[in-house]
Amino acid sequence: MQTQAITREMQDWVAQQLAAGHGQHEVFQALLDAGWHATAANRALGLQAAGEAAMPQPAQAVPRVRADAAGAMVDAGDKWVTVREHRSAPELWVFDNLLSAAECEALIAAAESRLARSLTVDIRTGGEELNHDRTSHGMFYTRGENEAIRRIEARIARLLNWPVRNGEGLQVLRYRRGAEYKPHYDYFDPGEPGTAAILRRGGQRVASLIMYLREPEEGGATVFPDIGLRVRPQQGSAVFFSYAVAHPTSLTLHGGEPVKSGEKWIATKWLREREFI
Ligand code: PD2
Ligand code: ZN
Repeated sequence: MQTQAITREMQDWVAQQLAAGHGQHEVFQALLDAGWHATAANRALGLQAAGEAAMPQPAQAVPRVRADAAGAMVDAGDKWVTVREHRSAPELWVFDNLLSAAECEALIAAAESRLARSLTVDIRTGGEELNHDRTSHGMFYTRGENEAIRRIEARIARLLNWPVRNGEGLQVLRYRRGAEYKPHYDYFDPGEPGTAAILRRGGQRVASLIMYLREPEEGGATVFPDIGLRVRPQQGSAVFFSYAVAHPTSLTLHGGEPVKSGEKWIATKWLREREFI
């Protein structure tokens, strides 16, 4: 990567923005939008580049949604997707009609026989563990596993302007009555000993897209306690949020409320900084 020189003008501009009360992440994103590399933007903000000592954490480049002028629709390549809601802190979008009903049912049908009690990555060791905060059953599709998955992954890549190769395989989860996912962050905690091993494969998670494949009759909302947001699951809809810094200041704490009746099915796409092999 070419090194970009930090100019006096840029430093003055950064100082003015911070003095005016704009947050580091907001200024970082504005620098990226203006064409600066993440490394230069981090340096201008006095944050270390990735690979250097880890405090304070560098901000990462993240997937970005580009809506139409009215902010109502987003071009996802093979279709236009409707914006139900947009928040800026954290950067969060709720989309309707991302997946068709037939696509949702096909993802469920092919996942059903492969479900197992959900595990999560154990950040102490880098392995997997049974998680009592997560009482769903799940499975992972391999990236590009079949034609339908390839089409959906290409649509997501276009929607979020992030390469298919930086995505983990789609995870499908089924929540039956009483099942829930207690509030958590999707990034890997940089302070945990197992994280370094996990990050060797594609770097940090920088964004999540939770797609609703089947809505429960009651309960099962996705909640964001820090911002007082509750997203109602609706077949074909999705919630997307990004986190430039793997830290609670990202405001991306989120959970899945218990399903009260019926079943909730979701598919989650987690996006990494780099190619996830
Ligand atoms: O199912 C949900 O609402 C939910 C909540 C929190 C899913 C996830 N996290 C996830 O897949 O990371
Ligand atoms: Zn989550």
